[in-house]
Amino acid sequence: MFDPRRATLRYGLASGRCLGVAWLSLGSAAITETIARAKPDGIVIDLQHGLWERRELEAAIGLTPANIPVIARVAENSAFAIGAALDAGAEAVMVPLIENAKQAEKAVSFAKYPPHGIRSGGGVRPLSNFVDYVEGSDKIVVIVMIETVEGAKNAAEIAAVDGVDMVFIGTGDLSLSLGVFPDISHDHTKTCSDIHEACKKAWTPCGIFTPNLELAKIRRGQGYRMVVTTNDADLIARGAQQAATAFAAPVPKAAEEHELIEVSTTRTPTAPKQIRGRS
Ligand code: 3PY
Ligand code: MG
Repeated sequence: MFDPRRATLRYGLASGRCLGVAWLSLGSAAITETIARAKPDGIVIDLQHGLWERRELEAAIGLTPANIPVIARVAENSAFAIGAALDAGAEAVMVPLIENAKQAEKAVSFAKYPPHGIRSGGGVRPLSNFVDYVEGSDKIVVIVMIETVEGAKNAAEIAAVDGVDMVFIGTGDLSLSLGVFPDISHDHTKTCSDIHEACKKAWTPCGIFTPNLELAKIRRGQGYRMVVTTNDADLIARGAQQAATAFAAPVPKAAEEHELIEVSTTRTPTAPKQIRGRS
């Protein structure tokens, strides 16, 4: 949960390294708590496509220690979506489908209190110490997503907007918008690197969505500043698949016999009887 006295994510971004975040779609506070124990560089809560409800969101953020920033990927670029996520205690918002500087400016204004923006004051967590919260609210991070052809075309002006702390590329939507889905070579690669270059020119860090750890490492090598190392749905699906596959695999005869001997000596009275017979 965001602590207005410490700028965890801002500090991470200023370090210049690539942050590896976990992406959570399943809408579970228990999963969030479990993932937070692994200490990722951040946790993204997907309120656009995930299964999150408001109370579960509040619980999930409350269970995440302040040294792990929570980034809320909000459902849309609106005062309500951005204000509600921040009121719940998120340290950052990630705003989808930004296509020009005007939309990026709006996202920034929805995340900031007057006189810097139009965010409305309130929320259970902020009001518990509102003076501290307002004072520290300049540490809140605004991330805008570029994930359309139009957004890519306007990447330079979007990245240059005052108050945009990071641009994050939504690779899935970008491939749909380019009409190349599911192929992420050629046009897609070029568009991503053009966005990346535009961000570098504006001195704005650029992150990129990655669907797996291997790609996350490659993108880190390419200089992106935030990547997704893991996501909850995939972790559970892969774990379940591995267990099912391993259990269904034929066991070598010798190993099966060895296991049976182990089970029989530890769980049946065979061994003591043999000992008595021998004496
Ligand atoms: C995208 O890839 O389009 C995203 O929004 C990340 O999930
Ligand atoms: Mg998207």
